[in-house]
Amino acid sequence: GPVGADDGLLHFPSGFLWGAATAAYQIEGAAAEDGRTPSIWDTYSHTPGRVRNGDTGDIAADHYHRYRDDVALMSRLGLNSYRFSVSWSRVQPTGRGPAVERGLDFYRRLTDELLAAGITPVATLYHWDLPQELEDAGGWPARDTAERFGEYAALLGDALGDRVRYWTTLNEPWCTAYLGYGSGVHAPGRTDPTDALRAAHHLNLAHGRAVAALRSALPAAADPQLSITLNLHAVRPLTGSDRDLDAARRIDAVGNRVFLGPILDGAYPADLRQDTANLVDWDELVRPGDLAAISAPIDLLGVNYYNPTVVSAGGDQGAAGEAARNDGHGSSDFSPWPGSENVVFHQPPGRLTAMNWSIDPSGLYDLLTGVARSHPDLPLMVTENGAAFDDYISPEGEVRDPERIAYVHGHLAAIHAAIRDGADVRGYFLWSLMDNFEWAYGYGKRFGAVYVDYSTQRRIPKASAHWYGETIRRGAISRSEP
Ligand code: GBH
Repeated sequence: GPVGADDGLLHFPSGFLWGAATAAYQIEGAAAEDGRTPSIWDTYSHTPGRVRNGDTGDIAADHYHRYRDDVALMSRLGLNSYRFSVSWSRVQPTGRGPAVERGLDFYRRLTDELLAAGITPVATLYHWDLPQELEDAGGWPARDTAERFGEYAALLGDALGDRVRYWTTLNEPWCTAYLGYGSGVHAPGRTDPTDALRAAHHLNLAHGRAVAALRSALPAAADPQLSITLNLHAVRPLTGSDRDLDAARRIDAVGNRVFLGPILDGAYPADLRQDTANLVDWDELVRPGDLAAISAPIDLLGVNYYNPTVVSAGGDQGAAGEAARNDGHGSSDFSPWPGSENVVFHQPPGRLTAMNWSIDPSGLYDLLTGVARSHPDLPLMVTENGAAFDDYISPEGEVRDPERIAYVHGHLAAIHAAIRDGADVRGYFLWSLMDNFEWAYGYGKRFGAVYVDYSTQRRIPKASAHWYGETIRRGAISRSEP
C-alpha cells in the first residue's frame, strides 16, 4: 500500500485527515457578544493571580469576527480538516434550557464556510469552558452536570447534525478533573482530590450521555463518527525498581485507565479503586447503569500527546508539592494526581520546548500501538500534537521555526511507524492552527503554525505552516529530519 511506497518518503494512508486544532475560549474572543455568558474560564482569567500577566480570553485571536478569513487561510495552507470546539455558554448560556440561536448561528456559519472550502469539520463539544452557572451549582463534582451535558449534546446534534460528521464529546477530561479540581491551575481552581475523582466519573458519564444523545440526534445514514479525546500519558518508570514500577502503574491507573477502563471496557480498574478507596466510595459514586452508558460504542478514539511522563516513587513527605511544581502547567501546592501524590515526576534529559516539556515522539508511538494492541478494532486519531517555541518576526517579516518543523516531523514519523505496526490512525491535528490563549500561561506561549500579532490581529504563517502545507500536498514526510 501507499504506506510502504518506495520513493524515499514515508507515505500516509489515502483519506488521512490532515488538520489543525483550536478551542473556543483560546481563539474566539467576543466573550460577551450575541448572548454569550461567562464560563468558568472567564471567571478564572478575570481573577487576579490566576493567569500570567492578567491575560484573559475576552478578545483572544478575535476568531469570532475573523472566522471567514481564518477558514480562507486554512484553505490556502491546504488543510483538509479542522478541529474546533463549541463554547457551551455561547449556545446555552445557563447550561440549561433552550439554545440561543445567535450563538448556534456562529457555528452554522463556521461549518458552512469549512464545507464550502472542502475542509472536514471536527466538532468538540467541550474544551474546558463550563457555563459559570453550572459551576455555581456544583460543577463537575456534581452528578447533575453530566445530565446537563447530555442535553447540551442533543441540542448541538440537532443544530449541526446536517453539517458535522465527526464529533468529539470531551477534550482531555484529565485536565478538567485534575487541573480544574485537583491542583487548581485550571478553572475553576478548586483543590480537592475527592472532588477531582468525582469530576472524573461525572465527565465519563457526561461522555456516555452525549454519545447516546448524538446517536439519536444524528442521521445514521451520514455515518457519524463519535469520539472522545484523551491526553493519554506515556508513563515510564525512572528505574526498574519495584517501587518505581508501582509508581508508574498508579499514574497509568489514575491518568489513563480511569478513562480508558470505563469507556472502552465498561469497568473502573480494580487497582485504581483500591488506590483511591480512602478518597471516594466508588460503590456510591458509580450508580447502576452508569458503566453501561459510559461504555456505549464509539467510532474513534482521539489521542492528544505532547511529551512523555517519567515517574519514580517519592518519599513520604513533600512529594505532593514536588509533583505539582513539576507538572508543567503553572505552580500549585496541590497535586493533579488524586491518591498518587506520593510520586515524583522527572524531566528526561534532552531538548525542551518553551513549556519546558521534553521532546520524545516514541511516547506517541507507544500509546498508539498500545491501544491498538488492547483494542484492535478501534480507529484512532491524533487530535492534538505540537509545541510552543519562542517565535518572533524577523526583520524580513518571517517567522522561522525550525524546531517546530522538527517536532512535528518527528511525531508524524512516530505515527507512520505506529500505522506500519498495525495501529489504525485516521488523522493528525496539529496544535494549533494559530497562536492563542494558552490557559494559565496566557498569550506568552505560542503553539501556532500561524503567528498572531495580538496588537493588529494580523496572521503570519510561520515556516512550519508552509512546511505542513507541503507535507499535506505530498501526503508524506521525508525519512530523515527536514
Ligand atoms: C492541550 O493540553 C490542550 O488541549 C490545549 O488546549 C492546550 O493549548 C495544549 O495542550 C497546549 O498546552 O508534567 O511537564 O510532563 C495539554 C495537556 C497535560 C500537556 C499534561 C502536558 C504534562 C506536562 N497536557 N502535560 S509535564
